[in-house]
Amino acid sequence: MKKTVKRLLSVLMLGTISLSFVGCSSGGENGKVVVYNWGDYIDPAVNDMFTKETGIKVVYSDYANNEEMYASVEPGNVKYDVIFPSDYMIEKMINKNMLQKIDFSKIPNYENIDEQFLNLPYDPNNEYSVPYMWGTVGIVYNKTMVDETVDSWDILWDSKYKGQIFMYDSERDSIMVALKKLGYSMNTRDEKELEEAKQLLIEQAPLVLAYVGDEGKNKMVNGEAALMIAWAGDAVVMLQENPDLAYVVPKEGSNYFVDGIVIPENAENVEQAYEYINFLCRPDIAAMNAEYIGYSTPISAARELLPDEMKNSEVAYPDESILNGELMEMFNDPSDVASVYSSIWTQVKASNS
Ligand code: SPD
Repeated sequence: MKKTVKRLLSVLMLGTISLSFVGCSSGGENGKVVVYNWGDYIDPAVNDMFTKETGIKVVYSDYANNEEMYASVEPGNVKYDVIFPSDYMIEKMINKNMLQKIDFSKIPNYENIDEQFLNLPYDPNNEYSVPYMWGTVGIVYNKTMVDETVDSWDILWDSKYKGQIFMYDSERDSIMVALKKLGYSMNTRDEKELEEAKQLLIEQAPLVLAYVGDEGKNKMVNGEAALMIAWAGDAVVMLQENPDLAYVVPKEGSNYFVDGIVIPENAENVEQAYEYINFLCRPDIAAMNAEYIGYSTPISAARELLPDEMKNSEVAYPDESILNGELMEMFNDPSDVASVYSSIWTQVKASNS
């Protein structure tokens, strides 16, 4: 069965699981865990297996980007037990006292996480988060529609590709592309640099076919556009489905991200949250997820279990020289200028409609 069909069936299955558990306050024989994750960011069979093994029901829902997640968690009226924010969003949630310190004695499988994913700047003392997946950001392009070398963000501003470009509907990622094209840091707090990035994105807007979420993957696979900004894990899935597609991390530099697993301050099913997180850190389970979603696991023992094609993928596991390139950066929390980033994004999207 083609992977897209398998994925579609799984998404439908996940929908059924979610619907049957939402509103069920008592949970399974051992309670429930309320999970809020990115879309397309787990193998749905994993939730099933977890429930079978532990008797804990999984109440599952998903979000499209960090900002959407934050907007629904911050008011505190909907309570989640496990969430998967990215690096800079973890930093922000720590600073806002929205996360619990993790009791790592309850996550024995944490020892499987590779050293290089520990002590990262967003959670310097490893107190609040467990690394889940990681990756780079780059450009996916269709070799039958683009016949020049793709090695620069500049191509996303080439009017020759008007109406053939997808950008992500994700404010940090899209503003990052403009900032790197301008030679600035993706974490700038300089309002003049941010203004320049805004103008550049507004200038690009008429060329953009759409600002997409997960649906962008299928659209690229189906040849609906020539170019798309992409997280490496999504690129892995797209390249598997359509061999005309290729992925590149532009020479001006890009983002290297880590998405973590956290327990919100107001979680109500904390013991079940620990069981769930520990389950996700088991190498066989981490491998199931990495294979299904295409993203890079921070657990070497899990990577070893992947099919050769994926284990050796340079998109998912790039050479150290790319990752450690001096132009690669991780996002940090823009804190006092966060509203400037959000306002830029609102204005850019408005200029496209
Ligand atoms: N299907 C969406 C997967 C989410 C990947 N997270 C990327 C975070 C980049 N900051």
